[in-house]
Amino acid sequence: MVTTTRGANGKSAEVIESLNPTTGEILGTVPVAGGEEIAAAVARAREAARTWGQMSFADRREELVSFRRALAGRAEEVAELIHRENGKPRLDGLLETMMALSHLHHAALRAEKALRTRKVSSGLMANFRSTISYRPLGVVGVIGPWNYPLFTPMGSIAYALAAGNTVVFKPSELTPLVGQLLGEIARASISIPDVFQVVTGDGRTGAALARAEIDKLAFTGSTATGRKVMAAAAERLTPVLMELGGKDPMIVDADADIDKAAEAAVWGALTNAGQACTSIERVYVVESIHDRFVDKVVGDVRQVRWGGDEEAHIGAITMPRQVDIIREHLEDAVARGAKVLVGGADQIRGNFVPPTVLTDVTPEMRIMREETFGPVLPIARVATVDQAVEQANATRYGLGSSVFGKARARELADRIRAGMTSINSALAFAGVPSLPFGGIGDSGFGRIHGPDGLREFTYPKAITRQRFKPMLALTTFARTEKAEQQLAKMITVLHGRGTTIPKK
Ligand code: TXE
Repeated sequence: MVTTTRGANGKSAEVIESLNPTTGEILGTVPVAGGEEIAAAVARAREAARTWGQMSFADRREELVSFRRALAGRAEEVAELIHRENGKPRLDGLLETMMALSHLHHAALRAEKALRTRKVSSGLMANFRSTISYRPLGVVGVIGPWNYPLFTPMGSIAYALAAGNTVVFKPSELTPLVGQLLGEIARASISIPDVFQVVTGDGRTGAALARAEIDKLAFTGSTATGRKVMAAAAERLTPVLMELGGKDPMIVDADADIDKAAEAAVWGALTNAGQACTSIERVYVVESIHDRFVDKVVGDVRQVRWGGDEEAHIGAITMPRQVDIIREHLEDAVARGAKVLVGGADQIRGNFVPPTVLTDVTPEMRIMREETFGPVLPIARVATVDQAVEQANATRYGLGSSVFGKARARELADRIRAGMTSINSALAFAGVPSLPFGGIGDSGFGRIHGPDGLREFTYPKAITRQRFKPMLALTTFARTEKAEQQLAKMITVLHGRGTTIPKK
């Protein structure tokens, strides 16, 4: 919540109060940075980039190992803060910290291999030696969300730093304290100042960062805000990486292990109270196993504890506004004929939404088309698995997806139009650090994680060096008629005489 307070100098200054979504308690306040503060942070980052960008991979790795160790040393404190500020169970906060550490480790370890200068063939220009190297961009701005306040931004931060950039990070206004703590840990563990800075604020601060003199912006958030961010970045032609929402499908084929598929669907849809861009948001099950799958899902979901107590598997919805969206999606589905088997809109209490299972859902329902971002599992019955693929692809989103089955699983995975697919599991792609993470369509573009994630924060630099004179001198105004004849001959030898494939 943004409030105005009087600062020590008597000037009024806006601050954000960070609230615990479970209890409503104020956890702390942070300043709202404006354009001037952003410009100053970016200028400091630019200065730091001169040193950081010139360092060897080994030296940067050493610094990032120190950062990782410092973060690991405070893992329980970080997890506790994630728990309090985001509302997820403490164990999930710890799991998130572990995943963030894995990416920091992976990025630091693999940067040299992914980005080292490599020689490429010079083709016909054999008198040249050609190389590609990957140069850091300079200063990267990162705008983060609140659902995974550490893990998600780390997907950009770790890879941008390891590739030789410095970073200015604006955490979500709903989880600014986790961001600040990360900044504090970086300051204490990285020996070069301002390599990683944190600026707090709301959408206005984000917009100022998008317009600032940065060299790339990595944004995670909603598709609607992503469009605004991209428009702001376009003013300076700043390249952007967009990690936006999703409506991830799961397809369950007739030969799937039903128990495992149900277990994965329940975890994939309900973990983090469904507040993940790669949550399972729709399930398509072939007719022959539909009822058995639904029975198993219902049994499993009844075991999921929800609420604000220490035993809960899923906690509060972090953003109060989201509760209304979830309620609207549920009401719309029921009004159009969906059946509620567990949970339901009438059991919503404040910021807590019960795990909910729906069947008899149809493609026109909002719950099957728009991002719900809640602990909801709508299950659709399909006649054939091909129909499942068709319906899974009938969306503008394309982030993650999941397929359960045996004989055709790989084929189905290939046919789903999405950046990532897990076969016989849910969300597993996010845990494999060497796989690129990102989407297509309304889910955004660009990739974090793995070698692709490292290259995302660099520009390819092409260098070609002439080693000896060419046999045929063509790129000079002193070229001869003989050279022209030789060139004509060469074209025929290399590319033929114009024969084409006959029409069928
Ligand atoms: O996102 P926003 P919100 C989805 C989810 C949710 C919806 C809205 O469906 O219901 O997004 O969430 C900053 N210029 N996801 O409102 O607005 C903002 O301060 C620059 C999916 O939190 O996109 C915050 O730091 N920045 C998602 C960040 O953008 C601006 C994760 C995200 O805020 C800005 C979270 C502007 N004009 C929600 N306006 C995922 N992909 O994982 C806001 N921001």
